[in-house]
Amino acid sequence: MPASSLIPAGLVDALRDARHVCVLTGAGISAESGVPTFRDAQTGLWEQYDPQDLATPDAFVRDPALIWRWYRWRRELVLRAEPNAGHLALARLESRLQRLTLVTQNVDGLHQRAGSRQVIEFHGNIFADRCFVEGCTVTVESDADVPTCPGCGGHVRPGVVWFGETIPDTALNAAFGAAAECDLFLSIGTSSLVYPAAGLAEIARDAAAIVAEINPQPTDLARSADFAIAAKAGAALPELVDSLPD
Ligand code: BV8
Repeated sequence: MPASSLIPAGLVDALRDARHVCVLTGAGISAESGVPTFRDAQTGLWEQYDPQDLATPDAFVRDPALIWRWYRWRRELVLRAEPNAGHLALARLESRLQRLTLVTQNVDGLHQRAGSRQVIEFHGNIFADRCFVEGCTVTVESDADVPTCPGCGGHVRPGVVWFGETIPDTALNAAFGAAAECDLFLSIGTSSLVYPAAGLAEIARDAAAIVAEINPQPTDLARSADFAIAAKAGAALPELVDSLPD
């Protein structure tokens, strides 16, 4: 198949021949929607904080009102964002392939808003709420500094996976299974630093899948990947999807 300016012919052929493609996305795929990446997200008031110090249960216990202020700031930011060409291309790809498993580390819901129907939210969703005490999902319409659970009165927390917390079994098993079973693994817009998500590419490689990275700043994964495309997701993904035969 003809290559495009960004996509090598070998990757086009691998995509065309793949029975099962597994995609892992990170904060980089939402960067072109105006949602800053996790590591350079912090602006204004939040500039003084390292997100890894805020996205932890200990931080929530220490100062739940501060953590809620951070998540409300991020929710507003995400609600103002729109899916970009990268999200939309992956939604198109889902309907063009025999089987695509989309795993995202992002909590912004932009893949679903772009039309992707099956999304494994490996780190949860920023708009979900959960009781910090009982762990059950709750829906609270409250602008209290720290919403409380209608069931037990305990603090409500955002339904995301914090550092030091385990990935929900369903998401973990589905993602690990897809990485081990796929024949093409695409790592898109992630620094490949956060585990266990960053281990998915290794599982795919060990299972003899072809591995490709799309990231304007090649990561350590680029060294072992079969293809490393140093480009933005919003430019590379539409070319990749358009390279498929009709
Ligand atoms: C776990 C949800 C088992 C919250 C997130 C010590 C104690 C406990 C655990 C650990 C420990 N040491 C290490 C660990 C494991 C830890 C970990 O991996 N830490 C790292 C930092 C070393 N992992 C965990 O804790 C995980 N759980 O291990 O459970 C356990 C349990 C207890 C004790 C031990 C083990 C849970 C991790 C989940 C954390 N939650 N998010 C929230 O969002 O508020 S992680 C957070 O980072 C986001 O989800 C984000 O997606 C994710 C990863 O970052 P990236 O997506 O890669 O984003 P980043 O900004 O880094 O990079 C963006 C990339 O995009 C860049 O490369 C850039 O070049 C590129 N880019 C930019 N523009 C574009 C682009 N690419 C394409 N196109 C563009 N236009």
